[in-house]
Amino acid sequence: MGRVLGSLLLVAAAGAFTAGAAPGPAATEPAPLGRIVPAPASVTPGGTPYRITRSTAIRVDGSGAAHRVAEYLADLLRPSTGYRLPVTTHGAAGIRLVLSHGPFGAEGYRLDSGRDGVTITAAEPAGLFHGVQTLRQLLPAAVEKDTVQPGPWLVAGGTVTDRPRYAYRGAMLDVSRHFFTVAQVERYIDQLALYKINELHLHLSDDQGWRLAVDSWPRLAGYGGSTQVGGGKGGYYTKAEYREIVRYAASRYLEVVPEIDMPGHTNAALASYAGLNCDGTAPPLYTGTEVGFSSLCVDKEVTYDFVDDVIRELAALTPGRYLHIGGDEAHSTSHADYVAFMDRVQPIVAKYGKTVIGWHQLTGAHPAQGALAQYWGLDDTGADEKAQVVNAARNGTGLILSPADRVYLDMKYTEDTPLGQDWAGLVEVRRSYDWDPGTYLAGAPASAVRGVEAPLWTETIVTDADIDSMAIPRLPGVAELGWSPAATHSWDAYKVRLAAQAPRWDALGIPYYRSPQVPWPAA
Ligand code: TNX
Repeated sequence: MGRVLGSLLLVAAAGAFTAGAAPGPAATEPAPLGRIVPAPASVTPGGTPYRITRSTAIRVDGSGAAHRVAEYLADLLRPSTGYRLPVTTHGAAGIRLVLSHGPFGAEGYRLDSGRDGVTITAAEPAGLFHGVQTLRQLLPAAVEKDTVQPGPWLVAGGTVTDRPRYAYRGAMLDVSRHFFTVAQVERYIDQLALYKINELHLHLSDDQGWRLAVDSWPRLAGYGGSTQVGGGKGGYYTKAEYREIVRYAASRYLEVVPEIDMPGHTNAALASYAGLNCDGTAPPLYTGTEVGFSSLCVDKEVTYDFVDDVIRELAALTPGRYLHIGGDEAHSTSHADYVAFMDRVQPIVAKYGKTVIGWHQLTGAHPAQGALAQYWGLDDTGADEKAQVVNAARNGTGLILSPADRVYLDMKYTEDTPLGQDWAGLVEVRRSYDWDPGTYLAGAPASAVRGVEAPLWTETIVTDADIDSMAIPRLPGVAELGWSPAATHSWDAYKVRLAAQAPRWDALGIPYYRSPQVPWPAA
């Protein structure tokens, strides 16, 4: 602990030293070690910087996966440096990726930088990958450009020792209210990876659209996927496209958590198959933004045939551990029906080898053994509702924290924000960062908190720029809450590290909200 606090002081001092000094592309001083997001667990600056040059090679000892991380790093660095940066398995090299037994855990790493090179050491390829993101942020922002830049490519000397606070660090993208193509999802995945997020939750079905091909119920996608909010053409992922998203996410060390929202938020399915409706009549497709008006028919056996088929096909496509079954805003389902439905559906998820995640209303039913509940209440959600979640946590239900008035990326920043909603309040950058997942739900055991997730609902979100300007700069703050030790938490230090990200977003072509709360370098 003494070491961590000591290095924190150094990080804070480094941050203060550079505040206000706009790091130009020709900076000849390296960025201070530790001036990255999320904040590393421990930083010990010192010694000579390393300089990447024309003769730098990337050496990797280890498995195929480690080799692929090295290739990923080379692909990141080659366009802007213009260097060859060969990936080798032997000989001298400036950058080394080493798999080694050590106290790194599943995702941690150590980065050592000095005159002769940079070495990233980890127990698992995931740790190497996260260490590569750290190396990337230590290099000048111009490294992100896709044309040759002047450099110099300096990495400050010293050691970063790092590992995540929480195993679950998620982001959700709602591809139902508006459909996003595979390329758009992959673009977002790359932003998530930069901040060490490791779970991609895809909200694949809702009233406005069903977004995944299901062979046994083909009208779900073919008809239920044919529109979206506002009446556009919508779309859906073929199974091959969904597999491609899963593959791309895995290449960035993200696990895909697919969600089929049930028993509410199901108009697209009910419109596609009349037989799923209690009265046997299919409603029209829906392109508005109301919630809470649809429900699967809990008394009909065909409902469970449908659920079984969908979950079987989805589980077969999904290598990840989790299957999210929604369960929020079931305002058109009686409480008794809701409980009965969840009692039947959760075992189906288990039958196909997956662990249930549900929105926190699941805690009002009987959460299955091992299930996780995703809390999306507000700071001032009523005591009874919070107590229900806390009691479930005491009885073994794990929690993912997504408090809507903190981390909902679709909330407006201020009343002038052109996109987004405000039902949970206005969420400026400081508000989204300045809370502690460990103590947020009073009475919940610390061990019940598995992590955090930032959802992006897309009623008002249509383009890449829309996604970017709502996610950035709040997403990095949520990523930091998930990764960094509580002892590093400080808005004053964070806002300086966050400000230093701006030239990187500019280089990457990511538009962001220039919050007046953050000391941005001059544009
Ligand atoms: C509430 S959060 C919803 C979504 C909406 C969102 C808009 C949750 C579990 N349900 O259906 O898209 O608000 O902010």
